[in-house]
Amino acid sequence: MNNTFQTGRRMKHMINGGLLAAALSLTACSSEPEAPAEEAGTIPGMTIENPRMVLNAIEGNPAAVYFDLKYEGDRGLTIRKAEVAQAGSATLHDYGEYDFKVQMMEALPIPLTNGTEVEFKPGALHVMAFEPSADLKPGGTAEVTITVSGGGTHTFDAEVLAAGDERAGGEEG
Ligand SMILES: [Cu+2]
Repeated sequence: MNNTFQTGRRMKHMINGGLLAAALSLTACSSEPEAPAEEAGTIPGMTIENPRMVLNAIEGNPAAVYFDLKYEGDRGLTIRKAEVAQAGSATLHDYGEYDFKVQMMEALPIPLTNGTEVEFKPGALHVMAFEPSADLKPGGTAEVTITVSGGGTHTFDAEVLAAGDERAGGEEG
């Protein structure tokens, strides 16, 4: 999975240039077959399974969001950021070795091409939701939005689980 992420930074320029070219050609050429209409809050080809938010054992401490993402769109994209409606802020986190310790850090941009599957799970990639609202209770839902290169967004609901809930998934170590 790791080598998927290394191309992230390099793709930044390519994607920005590509989008500009795409926008220009749209106005220039109206005989092209129309792309399927993009629904707000949905990225064509992206599916999210098993979305869940695991609260911290200490109320008010950051919560983690996990899910399985599959992308089957034709356009190459990069996940830029994630937001949680019921949290003060959110960051894409991954685990990596830093200062001789394995610890959480901001994730590199995550490139998506047709067929990419990315598992956000305990001990690996996750969305860290800071300052979670006190309204987030086990059994409730959190609204999560992923933003990709070009500004497209994908919004989904994640079930809220208590700290230590076994449905958080992922084996230790
Ligand atoms: Cu984290």
